[in-house]
Amino acid sequence: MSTVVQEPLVYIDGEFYAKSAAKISVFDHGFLYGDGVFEGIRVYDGVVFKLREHVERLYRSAKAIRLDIPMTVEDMIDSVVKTVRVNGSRDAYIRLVVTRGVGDLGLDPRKCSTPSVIIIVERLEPILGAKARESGVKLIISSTRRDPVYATSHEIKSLNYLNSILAKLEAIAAGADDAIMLDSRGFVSEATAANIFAVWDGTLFTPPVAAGILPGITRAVVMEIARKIGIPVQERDITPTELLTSSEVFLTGTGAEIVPVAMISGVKIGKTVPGPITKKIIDEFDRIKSDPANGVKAL
Ligand code: PXG
Repeated sequence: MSTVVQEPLVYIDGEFYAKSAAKISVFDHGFLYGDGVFEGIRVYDGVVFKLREHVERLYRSAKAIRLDIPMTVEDMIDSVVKTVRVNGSRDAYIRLVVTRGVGDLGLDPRKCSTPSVIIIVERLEPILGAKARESGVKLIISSTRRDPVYATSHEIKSLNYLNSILAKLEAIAAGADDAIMLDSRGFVSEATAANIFAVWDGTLFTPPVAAGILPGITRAVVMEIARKIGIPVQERDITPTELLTSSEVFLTGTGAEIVPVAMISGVKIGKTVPGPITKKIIDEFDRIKSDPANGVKAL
């Protein structure tokens, strides 16, 4: 008896296509210019974690690039849930993409009449490796600075990720797992696709949105968890030296989840990996992530 491996079904503009047949035009400005926005979302035990928060951020990113998404927030939430259901994915990663749509070979977005909405659901291991949460990751501080807030700011989750990709390439060339990017002033901003936290004297510090970071959904959840379990949190500028001399550092992101940092540019961070505060936050995150109160139950 042969087993049929079913391909994931991808949502494109209201229709479902098998993964191998899911294609968009080469004239789409998302492809030609990175002109579009996206979200990465996780499903934990059938619950789409913080779905409304992700969709609302998607609409804010779209607004910042003057892209009118051709459906309501409620319809977008329903479409994501429907795509998770048709794929029967109880534990998965969702990539939600809205492109500017098909235009001509010029930049002018007015030539693109209809944005495309794409929803991909697939399995995905933690992007920095499943073992990272026990052994921690090695980071460098990249020579590529985070794009400033007066340019292609990472407050907008756009399809243009070259700024992060350049830093990631530098990390790979140095044999590290990922890179920390400084903002244009020289303060710590974030990693290539994750926010950063440091611990000093029992207090949690994280850079403010004004450092040009993506206001991460996981970052907000971690700040909420910390306050709930009695750990003070401060959003403020962090210098590279403060980061290197912190007692604990960890990264947060939908793809990465919560990952302790073991080393930065050859400097060992803290005494144990994960540090005690990082461990407490990871444990609480694991406890709440599949609670239907923290998302939308799809399955
Ligand atoms: N900063 C940046 C620059 C990001 O791209 C985060 C922080 C974390 O945000 P959330 O909301 O996920 O806590 C991101 C996350 C992936 C992936 O596969 C994630 C992102 C971008 C590309 C890939 O997880 N964004």
